[in-house]
Amino acid sequence: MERSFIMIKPDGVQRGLVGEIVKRFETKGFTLVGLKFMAVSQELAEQHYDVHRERPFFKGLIEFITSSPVVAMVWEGDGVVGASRAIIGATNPLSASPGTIRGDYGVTVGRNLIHGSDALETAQREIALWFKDEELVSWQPSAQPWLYE
Ligand code: ABT
Ligand code: MG
Repeated sequence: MERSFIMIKPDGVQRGLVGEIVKRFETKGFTLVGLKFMAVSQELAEQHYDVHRERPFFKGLIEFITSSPVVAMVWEGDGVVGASRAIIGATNPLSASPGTIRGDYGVTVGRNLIHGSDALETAQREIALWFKDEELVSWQPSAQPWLYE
């Protein structure tokens, strides 16, 4: 089944939105298969945002992500990569629709609360970067037959 890497950024943690954010993925019907509360090293942050290395906002982005703990998660389900991006909302919270996480709780691009993998291949790369195999748990929620026909 499809998996996505989702991270509650330092601002989401500091603002007490962990429960609210986790709840949105849970109630949607996705399955949590990995979760850890952690400080992010400089090295991990730079690897995660490697595609943005040459961008002017890179330095500030790395400083932000390493400034305070994050919640790293892997969620599983049919279409979870695309659906997570929809649940999260547009990169700029001011353009994000109400009802999305960024639309409901954010005001600026540099403090947009949460990360979600933007494609299947990105998800695979990010999950391997953030989690060891043994930190991920494959399991079948008992509600599965009530979510999938
Ligand atoms: P992420 O889920 O964090 O990757 O955000 P998203 O995929 O929606 O947007 P991208 B383009 O990947 O942004 C990565 C982080 O860089 C920040 N950013 C981006 C800026 O600060 N200024 C910019 O002009 C752009 C394009 C926003 C994202 N994270 N934070 N925090
Ligand atoms: Mg991105």
